[in-house]
Amino acid sequence: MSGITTSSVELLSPFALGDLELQNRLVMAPLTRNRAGDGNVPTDLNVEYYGQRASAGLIITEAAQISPQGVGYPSTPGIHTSAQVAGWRRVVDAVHARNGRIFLQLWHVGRISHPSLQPDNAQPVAPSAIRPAGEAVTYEGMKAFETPRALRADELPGIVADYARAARHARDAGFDGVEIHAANGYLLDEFLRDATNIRDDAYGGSVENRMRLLQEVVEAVTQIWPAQRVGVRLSPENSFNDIRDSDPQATFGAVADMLSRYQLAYLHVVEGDMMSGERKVDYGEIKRRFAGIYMANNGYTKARAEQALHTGMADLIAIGKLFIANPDLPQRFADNAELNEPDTSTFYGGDARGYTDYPALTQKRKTA
Ligand code: 8OZ
Repeated sequence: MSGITTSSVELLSPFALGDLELQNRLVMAPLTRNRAGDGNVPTDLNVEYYGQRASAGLIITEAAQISPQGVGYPSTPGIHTSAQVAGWRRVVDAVHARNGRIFLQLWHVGRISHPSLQPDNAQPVAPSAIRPAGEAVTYEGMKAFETPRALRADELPGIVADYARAARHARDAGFDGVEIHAANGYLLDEFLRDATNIRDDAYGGSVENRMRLLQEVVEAVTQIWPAQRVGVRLSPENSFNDIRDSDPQATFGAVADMLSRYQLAYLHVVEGDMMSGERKVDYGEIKRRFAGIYMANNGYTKARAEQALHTGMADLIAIGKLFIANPDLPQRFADNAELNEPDTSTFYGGDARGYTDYPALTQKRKTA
C-alpha cells in the first residue's frame, strides 16, 4: 500500500478504507432513483450518472435487489440476472475510469412490496405477518400495502444464499465491495426491530435472535468478499416504512457489538428519524461499540461533516441529496462554491432531467 496519510481527519483528504484508497471522506449515499431499464438492468443513463459522481471518496449504489422476491418498487435495479451484472459492469467501469470507488448495496425489501411486483403475484414476505401502514409504489400507481406472509425458518437459508449469490455477482461486475442494507424498514431491519418481528423461533424475541438473520448474511457475504470490502447500513430510529423498535439504543448497540467481530469495512448509520427529524439515540455510543470505521449519514452539510470528523463523531460522511444535485460535490466543498438545489420532483423515476443534467462547476465556469 502506498503511504497515504490517515491521521488527517480532513473531509477532502485521502482516506484508507482497509486496503482501498479513497480520494476523500465524502461518500455518495445510496439513493433509489427508479431509472433502471427493462429487466431492472442498469442503462447508459445510469452509467453516465454514476460516472459523473466518481469524485466521491466512495459511491454506494442505490439499493439493488438480490432476488425477484426482493423487489419492492418499479424500475429499481437488480443483481440477480446476468443482464443486470453486465449492466452494472458498465457502471463500475465508468467510475473506475475516473479513479472512483464503488460499492453495491444489497437489498431485499421484505414487506415493503406488493403482489404485483412479486413473482406469481405472491404475497410479500416478512419476519411476521404485520402489514405496514401506507401504500406500495407499483407500476399501476400507489396501492395499499397488504399483509405479508411470515417467512418459515426453513426458507431463511435460501434468502441467505440469495445474498451470497448477489455478493458473487457484485464481484463479477467488478465492484470494490458491497454494503448490506439492514436499514429503513426493509427485510433485515424488519428482523432487527421488535415492532415488525414477533417470531417465537430462533429468529425472534431476544436481540440475539432478531439479529441472527443479519449475522448469517454477514457471514455468508464475508465468505465471498474480504470482510474489509463489506459494509453494513443501519437506521436505529428511522421510522420510514412504518417501523420502530421499543429500545433502539439497546438493540442497535447489540448489533454494533455483533458486527464488531467481523473486521468489516465500515458501519454506516442513518442517524435520527428521516420522517420526524427527531434524534434521540446516542450515536456516539453506537460508534464506540463498533470496532471499525463509522460512516455517518442524514442531513450532513459541509460544516456539520467537518465538525463530526474533527470531534471524532464519524470517520466518513455519506451525503445523499446534495450528491443528486451536485455531481462534483467534493470540488464544490473544496471551493466553498455555490450548490445546485436538488429538485425533489425528479428524485424517483423519469429520464435525464434531474438525474444527469445537474451542471458541474467546471462546466459553469467554462461557459461563464
Ligand atoms: C426512497 C424510496 C425508495 C427506496 C431506502 C432504498 O430508504 C430506499 C428507498 C428510499 O433505503
